[in-house]
Parts: sequence; structure tokens; C-alpha cells
Amino acid sequence: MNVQNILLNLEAKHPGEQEYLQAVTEVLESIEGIYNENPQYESAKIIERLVEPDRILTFRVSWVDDRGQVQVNLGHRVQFNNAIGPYKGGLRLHPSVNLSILKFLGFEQTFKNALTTLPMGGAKGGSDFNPKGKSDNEIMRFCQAFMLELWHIIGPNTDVPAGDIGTGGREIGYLYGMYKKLKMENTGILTGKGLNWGGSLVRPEATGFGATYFVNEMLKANNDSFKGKIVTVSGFGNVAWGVALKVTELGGKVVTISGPDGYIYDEKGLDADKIDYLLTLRASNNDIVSPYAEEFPEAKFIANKKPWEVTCDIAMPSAIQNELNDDDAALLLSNDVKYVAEVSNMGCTSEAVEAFHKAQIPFGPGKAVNAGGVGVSGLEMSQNAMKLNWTVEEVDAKLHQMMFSIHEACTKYGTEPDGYVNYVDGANIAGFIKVADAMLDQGII
Ligand code: 2IT
Repeated sequence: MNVQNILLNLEAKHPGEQEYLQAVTEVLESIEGIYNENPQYESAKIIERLVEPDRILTFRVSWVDDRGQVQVNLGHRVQFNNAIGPYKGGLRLHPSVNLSILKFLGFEQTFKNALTTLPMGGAKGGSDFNPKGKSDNEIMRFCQAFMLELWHIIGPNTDVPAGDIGTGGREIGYLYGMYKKLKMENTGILTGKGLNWGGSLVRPEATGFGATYFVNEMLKANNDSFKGKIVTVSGFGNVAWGVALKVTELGGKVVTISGPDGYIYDEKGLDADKIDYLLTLRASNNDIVSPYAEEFPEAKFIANKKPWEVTCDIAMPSAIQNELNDDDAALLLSNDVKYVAEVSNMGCTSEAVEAFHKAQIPFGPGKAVNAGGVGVSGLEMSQNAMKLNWTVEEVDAKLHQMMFSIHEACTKYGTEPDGYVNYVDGANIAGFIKVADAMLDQGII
């Protein structure tokens, strides 16, 4: 494989799709060695087949707002790869959504899902719909209109969407309601459902809890622990909330959260009341964190800045792609950061990742660190198929085991001769081998 040639071809075919090309570049650089050692990959053109999604459905979503005005959005579902199981991945509702972003997310999801140990392929979808400031009824009408198109191509053994940025329990409910109406059946076609209609315990917490379990394994590998560690977190949504809960429980101190308006520095750390308040912030549909400093006056709100200027032991970006760049990485390193773990998908730019690797800081990539979210989605699918519910203890134990085995896989494939674990290489190689070998087994399709 010549990585440069493949990338030049892709760039010519998909000009300007920066996030997608960034995600592909990172994976190809990691797997180049193993690919070239195994000529059967090359002769089956595994890379050429793996970097393009199986198919993309793009559709118009028309709905009526509270003033009676017609609104038109664009919806997409990128079914990336189903070599190891049904397509699986979230739906993002955010004004920035475009095909480059959904293709990068679907590509990442393919490897992430392979790492979970469960049989799930990769997909992603969403819309440029902006939930900010929308009423409950507007959200419902949008979700119903979105499902009027999406339902044709999903199914419990075909494609199972879930939440992502802008899509939480409420949106999953409205989407599920419309699917049920159209198809006249109750099946596990979405995950992140409500507990009394097919949802799984621990799914809301799973991404943040899983990420914290993964970082705990990184710490243990260095004879270290969360006890007394200062942790900076970005974002204030579902993922940041789960991280704050579990890190605090394990003895770490979360001192920041952030939104598009700036960040909160809370030197005392987030306690149970403050973590609960994140849910209020999120439910407000306002996408701002400044009210936190009014509610808890000992905290400071720093407008239009990112939390990476705060001195910390562990940084856990938990908001959106490319939220931590080379300047932020330099700041963190100059303040002696010891561990960095992407909880958001591709939360760090390539330059930032390179800086952490160069400084030999243990760095966990999103597709390993945040895999607990989709992992528990997989457990929700299992429970739906068996028509039963597992207890909190059962789901949490399975999540724990999953994150432990993902850490093992990263160590197995990513340990360098000097002992430094390159978690990016480890995750990419482990995920790739599983998907590529399944593709080989199933012939040229
Ligand atoms: O990025 C992700 O892994 C998710 N948004 C969760 C996907 C899922 O199917 O639970």
C-alpha cells in the first residue's frame, strides 16, 4: 500500500472533505505495516473497499415550526461497513453536520465497533438541524419528519441508529414513536431508548463511564490511579456528565466543563449537585455554560476560551471533533499534563496527537476511549433480542470487561520497542484486523 497515493486519489474524488480525509489518514498510517506484511489484503483491495462507505442516503426533511413557517433541512445516513454485523452508529443533529463529518464518524465507528467485541458494523447519520432554542414540539415534528425517510433503510438486523450530539433520550423517543407507527412493530431499531420501552440501564452513563474505565486502565498500566488527580473536561452534555460522575467516584477532581460560549473553572471540583446541574443546563436547549457560574458563585466563567489552559494531570476532551489543537497541546504539555484521552470522536487534531506522542504522554484515541457508549448500545440490542432486561450490575460489569479488553487490544498491537504504548496504532490495528479478516472471509461484495 502506498498511503500517499491512496490519499491523493481520495482527495481528488472527495475534494474538501477535510474531516473524512483526516480520519482515513490516521488509520492508514497505523496499519500500513501490517497491511504490507499480508498480501491477501492487497489482492482483495481491502483498503480501497474499506475507505468508501457501502452507501449513503441523503434526503430532504420538511417540517413546520411554531410560527407556522415551513423549514427545510438535509438528512443523511452513511452506512459505512457491515462486515461484522448490522450497521450501527448515532445520529448527530448540529448545524455543522455535512457529509465529510458523517463519513469521518462512520469510518471511525467501523473500527470502534469492532473493538467493542460485539458484532456491530459502522454507520453514522444526522442532519444540519439546529436544536438550539427549539421548542419540544418543534423537536418532535423534526424527528417525525426525519424518520419518515429513514425508516426505509433501518431495521434490527440491518441498521440500528442511536444518539449523538443533539440527539438524546427525548429525540430517540420521537424517532421511535414514528417508526412504530409506520411499521406497526416494536423492535430494537434504535438504542438509547427509555427504560420502560426497551432501553438498557447504564446506556445514558455508558460513554462517560466507559471512558473513565479506559483511562483507569491507562493509569493502572503506569502504576497510577485517579486518586487526587486534577482532570479537565470539555463539553457539558451526556458524555461530559458521565465522565464527571465516574471520575469523581474514583477520587479524581473534575475542575472544568465547557460550551461554545466559554468554559467554567471550578477549583473545588464538581460534586453530586453540580454534576446534576449539568442535566439542567443540557435540558435548557441553550447550548451555553455561563449559568453554572451564577448557580455556583465559587466557580469562574471564562468567556470564549477553552479549558486546556488550566493546569491538570489528565485532559479529557468530551465535546466535538478537532476541539484540541496544537496550541492547546503545547499549553497542556507546558503545564505538565500526564495523560490525555479523547472522549469526543477525533477530539484532537493530528498535530495535537503528534505532540502528545512526541512527548511520550499516554494518549487514548476516541475510538477506543469512547467505545463504551456504542458497547452498551450493543448490550441494549442483545436485551431487545432476548426480550429481557439486565440489572445495573450486569450491564456495568459487561461494560467494564469491554473497556478492559479494548485496553488489552491497544497494548497488544500498540506497544513500541521502548515500552511506550501508542494507543492510536493499537486501536487502529486491532479494529482493522477484525474488519478486514471478515471482509476476506465474505468474498468480493
Ligand atoms: O459515537 C458514538 O459511538 C455514538 N454516538 C454512539 C453510537 C451508538 O450506536 O450507540
